[in-house]
Amino acid sequence: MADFSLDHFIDGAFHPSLSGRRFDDPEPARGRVLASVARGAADDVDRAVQAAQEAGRGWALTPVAERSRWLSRIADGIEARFEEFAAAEARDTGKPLSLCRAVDIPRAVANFRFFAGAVLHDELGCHPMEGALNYTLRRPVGVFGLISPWNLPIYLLSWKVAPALATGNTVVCKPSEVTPLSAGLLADVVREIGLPPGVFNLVHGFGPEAGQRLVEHPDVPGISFTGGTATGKIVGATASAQFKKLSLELGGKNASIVFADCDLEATIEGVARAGFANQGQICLCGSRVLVERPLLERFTEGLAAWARARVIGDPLDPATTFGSLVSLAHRDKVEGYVALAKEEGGRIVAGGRRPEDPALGEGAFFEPTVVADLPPGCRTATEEIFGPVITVHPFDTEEEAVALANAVRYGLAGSVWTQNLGRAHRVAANVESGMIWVNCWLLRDLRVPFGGMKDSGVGREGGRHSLDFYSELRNVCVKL
Ligand code: TXE
Repeated sequence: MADFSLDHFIDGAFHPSLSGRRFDDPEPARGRVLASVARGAADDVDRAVQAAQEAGRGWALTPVAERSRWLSRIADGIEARFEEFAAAEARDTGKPLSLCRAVDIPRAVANFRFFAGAVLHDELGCHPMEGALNYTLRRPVGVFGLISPWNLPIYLLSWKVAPALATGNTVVCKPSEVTPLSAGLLADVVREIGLPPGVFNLVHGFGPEAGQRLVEHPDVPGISFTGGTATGKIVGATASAQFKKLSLELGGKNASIVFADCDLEATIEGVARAGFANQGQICLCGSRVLVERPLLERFTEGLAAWARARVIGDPLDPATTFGSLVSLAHRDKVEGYVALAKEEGGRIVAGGRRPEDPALGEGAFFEPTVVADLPPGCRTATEEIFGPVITVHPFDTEEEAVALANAVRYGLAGSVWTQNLGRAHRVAANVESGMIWVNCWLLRDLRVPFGGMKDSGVGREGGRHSLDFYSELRNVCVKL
């Protein structure tokens, strides 16, 4: 018997699928069923889009200050149920409860509070010209389809919902079928506060059955997608053919570039955290560690010691610092890459296997793994693994480090670790990624542009980039 039962949230109320079909949502750390979930299909998506459309006119005419207050009420609602959200997210993803309390849930609250403010302080252009005056208007796009992944479920869903609602759109959300629980709680908060029906809708289900219908729906003019590059290609092709507004935040194979003059202890901590946070399941994770050769041996051992010091265990145990992966299937995928690493000549310096503790046997656990001696161009070092596996590679010059960092099809994020200011700025400018951190990682200001280049996606969200993405900017030119 599942602990939770999740239905779609359409037009202000919870509904099962029209087909009556459901699917099980497993609890990855315990190998049992966590939730029974309504399995959405095209007809359920059509109902949700219709509700969103009908609510759209009223919501678009709602004064900005009132929309801002609604976002604050959602933030208050999540905060009021903070522990419930944290426990649900930890059980559904396998990540430590401590991480949910420190990052996932506070960031979901912050996303709503940030855009509640951003939309109030919006500034639009005015361009006087000879004999005329131009001014810019911001208008909602309409119904947005928001498709989110399993690694940071409520963190990333709220990052889409908040600006979409703030700018006067209505939404149909399709969270990952792998981790639907916190999205269901968000829908319940929306119900509790009495947000006008149809403004926020949620359909659970699988990508090809529910997600695809949302992307191709003729009455959904905008799509924001976060997920894998392969799926992003499908979503992009469908949405672009209909000239939809489109934001794709996809995969990454990010480099952490470590120079010999770095602050060693702080860099080991920072680079290890970048590689293994959320069990390595963040698109921004630094899974390739490039080290200036004189420091290679010491640094590799420092990373290995950090990995061995993790406490792998039940996500709900306060002592746990490293949880399970998101599913048994994903654990098997990661395990397959470790086997590939060995075939490609890699030396396992730490981890590389499932934990020996029999109490963890039912869960999707895998030890944080450090691999050395791999050729930088091999599959293990160029394909996105999206798990707790980092590869370490030497370099001798700054130019070589940048060339290695850029020698992958992805371009999402990276980090540079050095105390040489000029070099830090040069490398940051030359690495082909949407974001780069210097002597830090995942330090986030919500106003900055967030997104990737190359196979890591299209578009930027964050601050006014989100306000612009989720709206139609229109120019009015008045003859004087
Ligand atoms: O992502 P998918 P998955 C990477 C990571 C991971 C891989 C696959 O490498 O191993 O992607 O993960 C919905 N039309 N990232 O399977 O398939 C799907 O239901 C419309 C990086 O989770 O991309 C889910 O809600 N929607 C990423 C969402 O897309 C479709 C974080 C993501 O699923 C669809 C997660 C379709 N045809 C994984 N097919 C990041 N950048 O953070 C699926 N979906």
